[in-house]
Amino acid sequence: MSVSRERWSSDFSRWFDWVIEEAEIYDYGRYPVKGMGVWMPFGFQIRRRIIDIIRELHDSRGHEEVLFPILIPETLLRKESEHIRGFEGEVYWVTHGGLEPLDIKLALRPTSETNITYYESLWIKSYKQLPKKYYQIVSVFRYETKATRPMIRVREITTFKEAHTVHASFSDAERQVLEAIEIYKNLFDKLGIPYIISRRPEWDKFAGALYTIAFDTLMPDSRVMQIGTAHHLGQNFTKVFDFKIQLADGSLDYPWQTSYGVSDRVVASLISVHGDDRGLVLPSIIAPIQVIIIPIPIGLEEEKKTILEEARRIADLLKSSGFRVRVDDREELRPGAKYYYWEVRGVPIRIDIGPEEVKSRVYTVVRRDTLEKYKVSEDKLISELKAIIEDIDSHLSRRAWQSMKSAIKRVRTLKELEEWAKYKRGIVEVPWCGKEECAHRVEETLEVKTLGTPWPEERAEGEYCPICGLKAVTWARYAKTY
Ligand code: A5A
Ligand code: ZN
Repeated sequence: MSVSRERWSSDFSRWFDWVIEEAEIYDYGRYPVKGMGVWMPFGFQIRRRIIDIIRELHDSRGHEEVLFPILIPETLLRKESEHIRGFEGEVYWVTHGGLEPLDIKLALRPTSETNITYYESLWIKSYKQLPKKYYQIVSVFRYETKATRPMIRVREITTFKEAHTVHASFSDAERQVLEAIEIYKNLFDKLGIPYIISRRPEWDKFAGALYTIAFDTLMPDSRVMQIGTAHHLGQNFTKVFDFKIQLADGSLDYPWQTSYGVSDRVVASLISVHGDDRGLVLPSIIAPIQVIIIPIPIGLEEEKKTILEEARRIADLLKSSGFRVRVDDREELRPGAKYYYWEVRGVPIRIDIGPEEVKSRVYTVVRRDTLEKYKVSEDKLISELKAIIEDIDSHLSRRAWQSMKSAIKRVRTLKELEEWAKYKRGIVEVPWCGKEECAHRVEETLEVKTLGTPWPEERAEGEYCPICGLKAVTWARYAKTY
């Protein structure tokens, strides 16, 4: 038995708008500034739990949390030419202080490489201080010109975790990129969000980076969404900020940097990959409420009172075992309306308590992902709930991974590629000679985007580029993207 995912997959965009409103997650589209939304209380709790995990993953690996100014003077933002070229069209400028025009305009940070490097050059003088790993979780602003979407493409990115690191050598920065990848694998694994890791092509790397490694996930409409990126910045920023350090051999040189980031898209993908036609389905680690208890009042006032007391007793019992529990004791709502309310919000477990349950002390437990029902006696309640919750979490992750994996297809010939394009369901991998023009040809003819090449690197021995016929060096991935 399983909950339908018909509407969720066939009309995903509408489903997403519906669920963030109905579950009171994010109010979007009503604010008189385009691309900016409001985190509502239930959504805020989900977001906060994700942030907690992000913090823990960074703190435990020696990252230090900091907070830099939101305004960056134009002089700093313009220092690295590739960087400003990449962001120029997306920057919001503050031009006035009160009525006075400013001498130097100030950017609302679109990202913080420039102002952080500026400070690093003041703080870090020697290899002995390295590696240095900073991060902040802040709002950044990007005047996005593509169609905006709640959480997914916003102009105020409110949950922007950006890490910025400094290293004594190219290879230590490269090692840091690997650590960033480990952190993000850990994050997405905890949330049951499937991912595919690619090295972005040269023409799509972060503005100012040597290279970019990206995490992508598959959304229910078969489009791919980038959910995290890690960049090797080389010495590009340290050079233009004339940021030198003393190395072990006594010489002076520019240090090496990385940066890596995730955003509100982590919340969006969590909602998207696990949802179904009834709404959210939350993994227990994120669910603000893990167990909702619904009293089923039948008959006399006196009986109602005993049922409510029993519900509260069970809630206390579960709380003392560490579950996040609530009794829905609202008088004005019938049980059916309460079921709907908590199903939309993705609460993993529901317990119904009526007169039968009070008498027998055997409770009806319903799991959100499959709606399977269990009869559980009081003495087994804690252990059974733990087992069911564990099963829900692993089911969600397995289901999401299966659906992404089954959407990845390898093709070798033009004919197969065109056949795939008729359906464009998911991600296609094609042998690639490495030439930019061949990738662009695929992009244009199939109306897809290049995700890049597999990470870790994968050779395509004995394969040929179906566009130009030359020997392939690796595989290139393509998909419809957000
Ligand atoms: N300083 C580096 C880390 C940086 O800015 N990288 S980035 O530009 O790739 O952004 C990091 C992540 O933010 C991206 O991988 C993407 O998942 C997310 N992101 C980018 N633009 C966004 C937008 N307009 N709305 C929501 N998320 C966005
Ligand atoms: Zn080719």
